[in-house]
Amino acid sequence: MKDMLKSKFVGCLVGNAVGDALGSSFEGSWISEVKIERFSGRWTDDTHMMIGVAESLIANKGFDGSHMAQIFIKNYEREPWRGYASGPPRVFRWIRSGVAWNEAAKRLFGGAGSYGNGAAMRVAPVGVFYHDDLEQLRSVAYGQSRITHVHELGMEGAAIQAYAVALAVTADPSSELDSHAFLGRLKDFTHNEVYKRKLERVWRLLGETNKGRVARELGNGVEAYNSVPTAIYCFLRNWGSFEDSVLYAVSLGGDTDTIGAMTGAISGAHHGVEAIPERWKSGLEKGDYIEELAEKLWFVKSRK
Ligand code: F2R
Ligand code: MG
Ligand code: MG
Repeated sequence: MKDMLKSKFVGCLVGNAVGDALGSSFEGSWISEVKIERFSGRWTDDTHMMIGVAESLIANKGFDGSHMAQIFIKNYEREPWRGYASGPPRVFRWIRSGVAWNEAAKRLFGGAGSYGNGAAMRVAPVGVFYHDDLEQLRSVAYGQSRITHVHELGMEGAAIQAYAVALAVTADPSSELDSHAFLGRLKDFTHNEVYKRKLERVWRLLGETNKGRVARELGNGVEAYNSVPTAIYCFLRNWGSFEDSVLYAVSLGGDTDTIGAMTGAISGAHHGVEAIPERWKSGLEKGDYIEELAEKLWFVKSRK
């Protein structure tokens, strides 16, 4: 049981990176049914920031917003070419110039804050670390969002993605997954009507074979409310196979690296790292470091 939990921690973080790398060549393609011919293993900002979340949780044995913001800034300044959108780098510059870590993001989008999927695409370590404490999971998912994404829809997307990861951690991968029960728990968890309606749509579309319709009805864009429910859908309709879930996610087009990353995190947390194809694990950029981080996170958790 202890080994299974460790494998799920590693599967989640490695799954995030594999899904990101698989989708990275197709981001912005609006054609569904993209064909994945080779795996470069190179991941983008989604995994770069997910690593920052894990590094900070490990260093503090829990959440410290000021520390996490500094880690994001340090990692970004070392590798600014990872394909970041415009919001986070602007926030980093404001924090660098003296604005408080939990104030800077309020300046984005005319004061509305960002509802981009950036807070959800990196939240997986929060989902595994707090999988057995929903109050803390929600609070830390919101807390890490506040560094860059203060719009209610950006924050709620991160909390829902973290909870989907947590549900996957606690599910037994050798038994059939009850997709409707999984969705019911997510719907009860969410505080936001936009997401409740999207999760109802996920429910209705579970048997749909037309991918264009799935992408149109759920959304596959950069907004959290258009990609978090879609990633959950990709996992649920392919819950029996890590490989099928991430290939399906990327085949929907749109924000492929991000939907791939979020699907990979949920699916990896469900199955454990052994279910991720060797050809992808061995070709993954900094794969050993990501595995090591996941093991450290598990170690800190197991000592709590
Ligand atoms: N940046 C990208 N992809 C662009 C191309 C990358 C290319 N491959 C390259 O290397 O150059 N991908 C990454 O960004 C997405 C996550 O974005 P994040 O972190 O949420 O950023 P931001 O800027 O906060 O929001 C993204 C866009 O969402 C819209 N938006 C958000 N809030 C809004 C609001 N309140 N009002 C209006 N629009 C809002 C804007 O269009 C933002 O630009 C991931 O895909 C990641 O992979
Ligand atoms: Mg990206
Ligand atoms: Mg993306």
